[in-house]
Amino acid sequence: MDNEWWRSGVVYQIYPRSFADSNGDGIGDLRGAINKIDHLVDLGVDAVWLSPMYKSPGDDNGYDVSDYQAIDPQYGTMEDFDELLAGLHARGIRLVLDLVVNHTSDEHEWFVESASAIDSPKRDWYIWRPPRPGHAPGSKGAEPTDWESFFSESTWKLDEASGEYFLHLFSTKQPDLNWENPRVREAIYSMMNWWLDRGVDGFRMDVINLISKVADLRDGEPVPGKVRSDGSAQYTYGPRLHEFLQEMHSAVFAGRPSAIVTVGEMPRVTVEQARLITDASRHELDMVFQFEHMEVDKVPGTRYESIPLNLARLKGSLARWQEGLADTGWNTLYWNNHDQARAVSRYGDDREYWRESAKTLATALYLLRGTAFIYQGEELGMTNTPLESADELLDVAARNYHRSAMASGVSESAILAQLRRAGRDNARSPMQWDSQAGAGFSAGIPWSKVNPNADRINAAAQRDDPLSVLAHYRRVIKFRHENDVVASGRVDWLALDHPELFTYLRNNGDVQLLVVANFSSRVIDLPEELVERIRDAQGAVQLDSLGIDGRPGAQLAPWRSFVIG
Ligand code: ISL
Ligand code: CA
Repeated sequence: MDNEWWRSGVVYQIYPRSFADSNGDGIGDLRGAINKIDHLVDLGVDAVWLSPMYKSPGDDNGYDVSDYQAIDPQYGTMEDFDELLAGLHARGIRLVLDLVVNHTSDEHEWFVESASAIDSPKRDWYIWRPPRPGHAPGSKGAEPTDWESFFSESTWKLDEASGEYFLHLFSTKQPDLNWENPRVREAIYSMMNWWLDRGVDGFRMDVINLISKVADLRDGEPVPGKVRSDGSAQYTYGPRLHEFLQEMHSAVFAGRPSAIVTVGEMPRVTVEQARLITDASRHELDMVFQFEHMEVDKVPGTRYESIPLNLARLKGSLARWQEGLADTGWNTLYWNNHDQARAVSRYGDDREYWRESAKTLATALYLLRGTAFIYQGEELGMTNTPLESADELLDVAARNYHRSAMASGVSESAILAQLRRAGRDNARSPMQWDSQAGAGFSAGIPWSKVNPNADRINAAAQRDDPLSVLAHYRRVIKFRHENDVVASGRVDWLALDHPELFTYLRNNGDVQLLVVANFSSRVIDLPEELVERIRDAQGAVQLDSLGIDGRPGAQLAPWRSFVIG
């Protein structure tokens, strides 16, 4: 296995709870994933990123870890884990774990001990603060700062016994660790080394840019229309972030093979910050997940208030990231993960041009420069899941948002409409393996409802169909592997301001690729310059989303995309 395989590589994200259930309890598990390794081999991916399978009370589906070195019984055993790892390795597929170390579960023994007494030796493993001066614990306005959490409520929870508050940027069951404490950092690094020694191939690091907070926490910036403030300037890209990442690198990664991969999830990270973090000479991370292209269809600063996609804005954002990390650093490329609505429903057309738009999204993004991350079901064109009522909400973020928006007087129908478009449950419905009840995901009753379109959108129906979304993903992945220009070439955008075309050139001096995509559900007239380029480009038409073997003339069919080279 080559070093830096990830430059041309594709990582496949498994959200274990929704991937494959082997024992009929309705919950996906590790043995289920073991049974599906052939699917990954068939697709041709280089690595799997496994969302958390650690011991957890499951408040945030495993992103609240109560034991980093144990497998949650609902997902299986450590033997199952080792078998999955060995099974993937035997087929040449690497395994990247999800590292959730900005916070733990409140049921982690570290927190239990920390909360046990004000003078507990582990008190300063978490971030505790007394009530605001002059306020009794639990009284209105007593919280140490006025911040709103990522999950809509306050970021502080009162511990009745001690009269102090602990910080939780996510749910009340996800207390933030105190990274200022060197013993916390040592414990985390030793746990990471334990997993690497067990054979895993790297980490996707959950909200890793939040680990360094300013020392003196204070009220945040007011947000129009909101009671609570935005404190993110005090914990996103904090003063010791680079130092902590460099320390982690030397404690964990230095001296290990460079094939080990690190990717940091970083909400609000800027291109300039990402360039520093992924500059190989600084020894921090290989790459980061940025969020800008996931926010272009949202009212700024909101998670659930969607606005129509402005394609020029989306391309403008991607272009800035491609350019910003062209010489130093490295990009990730993704449309989907377990936190995002399904891209084919969001940026594509999941009705009339479902198949064509699912393919076009893949071609347009994954032939840019960066490591490609695809999320389970994306390769089938899985769509958003219908949401009928608030009782169906499963995600803690969505439930909290529903509760707080209701309390501030927003109508339930408006809230549901927002969650239908942008809620995280959209991505967490069971993987659609076949058209049976339970979608081949489970022989029992799935924990999350199966999308009713599973009878038509499923892996079994697509496996042998050369025109399927699945066949297209296989081809795109193969194309990345076989054409070095995708990993190494420069990117030159064409018609960057065009509201419907997504078009660029890739060039590494030897080879030139021309990528053309119609991101609309109508026939469009091509600019004259592009008509000529398409006519004159050297090479064959490949990866055509319509399966047409020929070059278009002056017009481009709805959601048609292809590459020439
Ligand atoms: O999903 C979001 C909004 O609904 C994001 O704000 C998300 O919370 C943010 O991207 C951080 O995500 C990561 O950490 C969270 C966890 O809930 C997510 O699943 C994880 O990807 C806390 O661990
Ligand atoms: Ca199960």
